[in-house]
Amino acid sequence: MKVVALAGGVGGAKLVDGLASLLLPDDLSIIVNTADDFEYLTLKISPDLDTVCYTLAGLANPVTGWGRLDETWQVFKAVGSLGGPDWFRLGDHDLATHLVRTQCLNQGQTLSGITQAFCRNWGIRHPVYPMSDDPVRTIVNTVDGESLGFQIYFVKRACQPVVESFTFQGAKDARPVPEALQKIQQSDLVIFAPSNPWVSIDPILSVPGYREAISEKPVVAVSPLIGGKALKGPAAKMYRELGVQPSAAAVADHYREFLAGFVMDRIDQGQLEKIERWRIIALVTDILMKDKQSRIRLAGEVLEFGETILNRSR
Ligand code: FO1
Repeated sequence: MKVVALAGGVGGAKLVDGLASLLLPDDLSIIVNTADDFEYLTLKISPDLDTVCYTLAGLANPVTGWGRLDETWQVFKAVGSLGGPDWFRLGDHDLATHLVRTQCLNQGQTLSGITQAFCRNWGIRHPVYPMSDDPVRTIVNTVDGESLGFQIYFVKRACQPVVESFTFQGAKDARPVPEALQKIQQSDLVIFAPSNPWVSIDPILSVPGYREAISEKPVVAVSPLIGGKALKGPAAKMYRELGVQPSAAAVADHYREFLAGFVMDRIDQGQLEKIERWRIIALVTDILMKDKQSRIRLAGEVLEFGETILNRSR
């Protein structure tokens, strides 16, 4: 079975890591949100790409989920002591990634080419693609009339501003990475990892071409919400502020046009009937990924569920 997974940051990276433990590199491709990317201290930062790659390489910081394992903070501290910006923390080893990526981008290389080279160096065998080599930026429009760059909203303002809507700046003119689009076209199953639907998966779908290609394929989404709460990040808060009660069913509804299957936690069992009424097949299981073993267990269940869905439609 050929699988393509769409992922954002920490939650998505964990499932993708589980999938990569079970599928050969020819059978799993990963497309990552790059609408969180921004420039900081002149460096081009791609947080979700790095989170996915560090996780796959076994280099991720297990406490934060982002950044690197066994990190040191000498440069970050020195920048702060000079009065430089310190609201976004870059560790010394992580900094190397941003320095090299920035240099390569400035020399005219593509983000997808650089990512491929980084993956080779980090021993990642499964193909990881940024959603686009063109810049797309999530802008958070707030009820106070502000338009905030994603990292300003997420890190500097700690997700406090109340969201009114999102704009994916540049999306209309962005092109999908050709190989990524081709992987979708050649796939049997597309998986939406348990990432934030509003600001991780929607930006990928906003790049012309992906939505159409994905519509042709069976899609299984894994809920990023358990009992109406996100394990990490502002997804539940965003649903509330946008006038939707956060729940597994709200996520399934969000993706309704695509979904053949939906994976949700046991705690949300009560919403099963509602979701099945939308002709979505649901799998109820334990979706919390607290260690490597549970990532692999959940990935295995998602793949088996995907196979069942494929067999039903044959
Ligand atoms: N998240 C934070 O909450 N605070 C930080 O200082 C921070 C630094 C950071 C550095 C590199 C990187 O790749 C990610 C970093 N993140 C930080 C996480 C990042 O803001 C989020 O993962 C996303 O963009 C949301 O998916």
